[in-house]
Amino acid sequence: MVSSIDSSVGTERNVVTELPGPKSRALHERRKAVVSAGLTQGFPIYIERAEGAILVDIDGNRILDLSSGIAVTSIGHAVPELIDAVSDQVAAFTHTCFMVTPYESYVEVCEELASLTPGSHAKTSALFNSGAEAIENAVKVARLATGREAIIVFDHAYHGRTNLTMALTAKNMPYKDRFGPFAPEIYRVPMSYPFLDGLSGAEAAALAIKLIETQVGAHNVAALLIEPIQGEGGFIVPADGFLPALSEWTTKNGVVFIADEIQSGFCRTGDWFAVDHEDVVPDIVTTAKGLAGGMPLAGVTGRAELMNAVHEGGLGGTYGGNPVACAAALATIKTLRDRNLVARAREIGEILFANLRSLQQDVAIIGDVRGRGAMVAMEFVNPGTKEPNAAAAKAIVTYCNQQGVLAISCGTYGNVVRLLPPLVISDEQLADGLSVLAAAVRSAS
Ligand code: PLZ
Repeated sequence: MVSSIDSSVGTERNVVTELPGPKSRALHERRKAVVSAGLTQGFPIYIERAEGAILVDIDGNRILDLSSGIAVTSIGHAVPELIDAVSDQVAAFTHTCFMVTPYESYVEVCEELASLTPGSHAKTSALFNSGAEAIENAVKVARLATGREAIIVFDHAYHGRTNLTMALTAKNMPYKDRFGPFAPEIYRVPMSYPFLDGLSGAEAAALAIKLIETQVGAHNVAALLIEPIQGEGGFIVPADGFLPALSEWTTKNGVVFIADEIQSGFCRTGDWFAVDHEDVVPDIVTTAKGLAGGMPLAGVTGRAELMNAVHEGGLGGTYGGNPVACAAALATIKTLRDRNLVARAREIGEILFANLRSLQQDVAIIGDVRGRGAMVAMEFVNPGTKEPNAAAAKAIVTYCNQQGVLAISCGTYGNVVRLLPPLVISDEQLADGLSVLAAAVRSAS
């Protein structure tokens, strides 16, 4: 068992003011004058520092983090190895632009990505700043390498907020509304969603493939892009066999299979990547979030013959693979390995599933408990139906927040509460968070 990290900020949740506290409320007013109203305003407690699974706000409240900044700080906050690696790199040099004069850490990150991502084939990578940028570049590579244009995406998908990735993302509000026109040659097919479609993986894959073949034509398809477990869309885990069937179809038809592991990757699901669970070997894998412990870094890793089909200068960007972010990634990967956080993610999953499934027996609003490893969610419904109950999800998140537990919602219908704790969370912290969550669910039902 991993125990709590020794911490000067303490390891226990402790709420000392109403939330948000007076200093956070004042800062929030200041913000309104200068920060665009277009940004999501989640839980406006302003954070001063953090360690392990505890966030400390400017009013001195200690908040239990069950979100990891949306699956980013998987190794926890203020990890000594990461602090040292980043500090040393800042002192050495902060930037050269890898395209102008290169440095070793970029190469080392690409070596790690080649060895950690599934498959033993030759792989090369390119590094970027954000998940959306990685997705954009994966699509560029697939189109160039195949000479085809169509991209297949799925219902409930989330791939980013840039122009191309808005087109790839499914949900209109808040991501796309009135931001068009969107990029062409994007085709959406149904996702396997066992709770709602009742189909086996093979049946759901056959349905998707039939639509692609009749409405797009396999020979027009450059890439099939899929989150192996959907994140923003509602932590939707496809039925067993869905991903392998799609992967087989792409191989047979010369289509590039792109796994978007931006949210599900880097030990989150109890494997290094979510596709590992079914031994699927993607042609390209996109990574970000958990890769670099909070520093902005994203990767596109793929078969060398695809990635190297691009002409010199076809891929790049000023900051992509910044040396500080690369140092953070190397420290993050080492920490994930040294602390065996892949195994800890599985343990966390067992604890979450046991607790939430037993809670589901007692209340009528939990329609589904699903996920894998430390990526687990509850889908809320109106009792006795499968109709989405977004009001319950919202009330539960609010209740948790007010008790100093940071949980967030997701889902096309806004009716899913997701848990993404740092993988270094202790058993005691997890039990504390679960007891608050259970009280929140009971009060909403
Ligand atoms: N692909 C699977 O989960 C980012 C979005 C938060 P960026 N998810 C969090 C928000 O509301 O903007 C994400 C993802 C998957 C791509 C992305 C995009 O990654 O680093 O946010 O661009």
